[in-house]
Amino acid sequence: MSLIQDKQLAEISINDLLIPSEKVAHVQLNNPLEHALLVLVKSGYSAVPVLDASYKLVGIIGKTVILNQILGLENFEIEKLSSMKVKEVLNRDIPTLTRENSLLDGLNAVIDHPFICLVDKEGYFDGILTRRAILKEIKKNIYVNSYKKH
Ligand code: 4BW
Repeated sequence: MSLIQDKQLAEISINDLLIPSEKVAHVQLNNPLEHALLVLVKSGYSAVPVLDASYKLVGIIGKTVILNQILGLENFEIEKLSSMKVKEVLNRDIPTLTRENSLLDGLNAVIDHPFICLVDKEGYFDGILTRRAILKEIKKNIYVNSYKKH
Protein backbone atom coordinates (compact mmCIF):
# COMPACT_ATOMS: atom_id res chain seq x y z
CA MET A 1 0.00 0.00 0.00
CA SER A 2 1.57 3.28 -1.05
CA LEU A 3 -0.20 6.03 0.89
CA ILE A 4 -1.16 4.35 4.13
CA GLN A 5 1.48 2.30 5.86
CA ASP A 6 0.58 -1.10 7.32
CA LYS A 7 2.00 0.19 10.60
CA GLN A 8 -0.62 2.96 10.79
CA LEU A 9 -3.46 0.56 9.96
CA ALA A 10 -2.27 -1.76 12.69
CA GLU A 11 -2.38 1.11 15.20
CA ILE A 12 -6.00 2.15 14.58
CA SER A 13 -8.44 0.20 16.76
CA ILE A 14 -11.73 -1.03 15.27
CA ASN A 15 -13.43 0.00 18.51
CA ASP A 16 -14.53 3.33 16.99
CA LEU A 17 -15.75 1.83 13.71
CA LEU A 18 -18.11 -0.89 14.88
CA ILE A 19 -21.89 -0.84 14.65
CA PRO A 20 -22.95 -1.73 18.23
CA SER A 21 -25.05 -4.87 18.78
CA GLU A 22 -28.22 -2.92 19.67
CA LYS A 23 -28.24 -1.34 16.19
CA VAL A 24 -27.65 -4.60 14.31
CA ALA A 25 -30.59 -6.55 12.87
CA HIS A 26 -30.27 -10.20 13.96
CA VAL A 27 -32.21 -13.44 14.26
CA GLN A 28 -32.11 -16.30 16.76
CA LEU A 29 -31.32 -19.99 16.33
CA ASN A 30 -34.86 -21.17 17.05
CA ASN A 31 -36.61 -18.69 14.79
CA PRO A 32 -38.45 -20.24 11.84
CA LEU A 33 -36.99 -19.41 8.41
CA GLU A 34 -40.11 -17.33 7.78
CA HIS A 35 -39.11 -14.90 10.53
CA ALA A 36 -35.51 -14.74 9.27
CA LEU A 37 -36.64 -13.97 5.72
CA LEU A 38 -38.98 -11.28 7.05
CA VAL A 39 -36.11 -9.63 8.99
CA LEU A 40 -33.84 -9.80 5.93
CA VAL A 41 -36.43 -8.38 3.52
CA LYS A 42 -37.66 -5.67 5.90
CA SER A 43 -34.14 -4.56 6.93
CA GLY A 44 -32.87 -4.68 3.35
CA TYR A 45 -29.70 -6.58 4.33
CA SER A 46 -28.43 -9.64 2.43
CA ALA A 47 -27.28 -11.41 5.61
CA VAL A 48 -27.50 -10.85 9.37
CA PRO A 49 -25.94 -12.41 12.49
CA VAL A 50 -27.56 -15.38 14.28
CA LEU A 51 -27.51 -15.42 18.10
CA ASP A 52 -28.45 -18.07 20.66
CA ALA A 53 -30.91 -17.45 23.50
CA SER A 54 -28.14 -15.95 25.68
CA TYR A 55 -27.04 -13.55 22.90
CA LYS A 56 -23.88 -15.45 22.04
CA LEU A 57 -22.91 -15.36 18.36
CA VAL A 58 -23.48 -18.63 16.48
CA GLY A 59 -23.15 -17.64 12.80
CA ILE A 60 -24.89 -15.71 10.02
CA ILE A 61 -27.84 -16.32 7.73
CA GLY A 62 -28.60 -14.79 4.33
CA LYS A 63 -31.46 -14.57 1.84
CA THR A 64 -29.78 -16.84 -0.71
CA VAL A 65 -29.37 -19.82 1.62
CA ILE A 66 -33.01 -19.54 2.72
CA LEU A 67 -34.30 -19.37 -0.85
CA ASN A 68 -32.08 -22.33 -1.82
CA GLN A 69 -33.49 -24.38 1.07
CA ILE A 70 -37.10 -23.86 0.05
CA LEU A 71 -36.45 -24.32 -3.66
CA GLY A 72 -37.95 -27.60 -4.84
CA LEU A 73 -37.49 -29.17 -8.28
CA GLU A 74 -40.05 -26.94 -9.99
CA ASN A 75 -41.27 -24.41 -7.46
CA PHE A 76 -40.72 -22.88 -4.04
CA GLU A 77 -41.98 -25.10 -1.19
CA ILE A 78 -43.28 -22.20 0.87
CA GLU A 79 -44.47 -24.43 3.75
CA LYS A 80 -40.78 -25.10 4.56
CA LEU A 81 -40.50 -21.49 5.71
CA SER A 82 -42.55 -22.32 8.81
CA SER A 83 -41.38 -25.92 9.34
CA MET A 84 -37.62 -25.25 9.13
CA LYS A 85 -35.61 -23.27 11.65
CA VAL A 86 -32.62 -20.95 11.39
CA LYS A 87 -30.43 -23.48 13.25
CA GLU A 88 -30.84 -25.96 10.37
CA VAL A 89 -29.40 -23.72 7.67
CA LEU A 90 -27.20 -20.99 9.15
CA ASN A 91 -23.53 -20.65 8.28
CA ARG A 92 -21.49 -21.36 11.41
CA ASP A 93 -18.13 -21.14 9.68
CA ILE A 94 -17.46 -17.41 9.93
CA PRO A 95 -14.50 -15.29 11.00
CA THR A 96 -14.87 -13.10 14.11
CA LEU A 97 -12.91 -10.21 15.59
CA THR A 98 -12.87 -8.44 18.95
CA ARG A 99 -12.83 -4.71 19.76
CA GLU A 100 -9.11 -5.02 20.44
CA ASN A 101 -8.27 -6.02 16.86
CA SER A 102 -6.74 -3.40 14.55
CA LEU A 103 -8.03 -1.73 11.40
CA LEU A 104 -5.54 -3.89 9.48
CA ASP A 105 -7.14 -7.07 10.88
CA GLY A 106 -10.52 -5.64 9.84
CA LEU A 107 -9.28 -4.76 6.35
CA ASN A 108 -7.94 -8.29 5.83
CA ALA A 109 -11.24 -9.80 7.01
CA VAL A 110 -13.57 -7.67 4.84
CA ILE A 111 -11.71 -8.63 1.65
CA ASP A 112 -13.77 -11.84 1.61
CA HIS A 113 -16.78 -10.83 3.75
CA PRO A 114 -19.12 -7.80 3.54
CA PHE A 115 -19.22 -7.63 7.35
CA ILE A 116 -17.44 -9.24 10.29
CA CYS A 117 -19.09 -10.09 13.60
CA LEU A 118 -17.42 -8.90 16.78
CA VAL A 119 -17.53 -10.92 19.98
CA ASP A 120 -16.27 -10.41 23.52
CA LYS A 121 -14.04 -12.86 25.41
CA GLU A 122 -16.99 -15.08 26.32
CA GLY A 123 -18.38 -15.16 22.80
CA TYR A 124 -21.22 -12.70 23.42
CA PHE A 125 -22.19 -10.71 20.32
CA ASP A 126 -20.67 -7.22 20.43
CA GLY A 127 -21.57 -5.71 17.04
CA ILE A 128 -20.38 -5.78 13.44
CA LEU A 129 -17.61 -4.20 11.40
CA THR A 130 -18.76 -3.43 7.85
CA ARG A 131 -16.80 -3.06 4.64
CA ARG A 132 -18.30 0.45 4.38
CA ALA A 133 -16.89 1.56 7.76
CA ILE A 134 -13.43 0.21 6.89
CA LEU A 135 -13.41 1.90 3.45
CA LYS A 136 -14.55 5.23 4.95
CA GLU A 137 -11.76 5.13 7.53
CA ILE A 138 -9.13 4.25 4.93
CA LYS A 139 -10.37 7.04 2.64
CA LYS A 140 -10.03 9.50 5.54
CA ASN A 141 -6.43 8.34 6.09
CA ILE A 142 -5.57 8.66 2.40
CA TYR A 143 -6.74 12.30 2.45
CA VAL A 144 -4.81 13.07 5.65
CA ASN A 145 -1.65 11.52 4.22
CA SER A 146 -1.88 13.29 0.85
CA TYR A 147 -2.56 16.64 2.64
CA LYS A 148 0.59 16.13 4.76
CA LYS A 149 2.65 15.59 1.59
CA HIS A 150 1.67 18.96 0.06
O1 4BW B 1 -30.46 -0.26 5.04
C1 4BW B 1 -29.38 0.16 4.57
N1 4BW B 1 -28.91 1.39 4.97
C2 4BW B 1 -27.71 1.87 4.48
N2 4BW B 1 -27.29 3.09 4.91
N3 4BW B 1 -26.93 1.17 3.61
C3 4BW B 1 -27.36 -0.03 3.18
C4 4BW B 1 -28.56 -0.60 3.66
N4 4BW B 1 -28.69 -1.82 3.10
C5 4BW B 1 -27.60 -1.99 2.29
N5 4BW B 1 -26.80 -0.90 2.34
C6 4BW B 1 -25.55 -0.72 1.56
C7 4BW B 1 -24.37 -0.61 2.50
O2 4BW B 1 -23.36 0.16 1.87
O3 4BW B 1 -25.34 -1.88 0.72
C8 4BW B 1 -24.15 -2.55 1.16
C9 4BW B 1 -24.32 -4.03 1.09
O4 4BW B 1 -25.37 -4.44 1.98
P1 4BW B 1 -25.58 -5.95 2.32
O5 4BW B 1 -24.44 -6.32 3.41
O6 4BW B 1 -25.32 -6.81 1.13
O7 4BW B 1 -26.93 -6.07 2.96
C10 4BW B 1 -23.92 -2.07 2.59
O8 4BW B 1 -22.54 -2.22 2.86
P2 4BW B 1 -22.01 -2.19 4.36
O9 4BW B 1 -22.56 -1.02 5.12
O10 4BW B 1 -20.51 -2.31 4.29
O11 4BW B 1 -22.62 -3.49 5.04
C11 4BW B 1 -22.11 -4.78 4.75
C12 4BW B 1 -23.04 -5.85 5.22
O12 4BW B 1 -23.17 -5.78 6.65
C13 4BW B 1 -24.45 -5.72 4.68
C14 4BW B 1 -25.25 -6.48 5.74
O13 4BW B 1 -25.20 -7.91 5.51
C15 4BW B 1 -24.47 -6.20 7.03
N6 4BW B 1 -25.05 -5.09 7.80
C16 4BW B 1 -24.72 -3.78 7.73
N7 4BW B 1 -25.40 -3.03 8.62
C17 4BW B 1 -26.18 -3.90 9.31
C18 4BW B 1 -25.97 -5.21 8.77
N8 4BW B 1 -26.62 -6.29 9.25
C19 4BW B 1 -27.50 -6.08 10.25
N9 4BW B 1 -27.77 -4.88 10.81
C20 4BW B 1 -27.12 -3.76 10.38
N10 4BW B 1 -27.40 -2.56 10.97
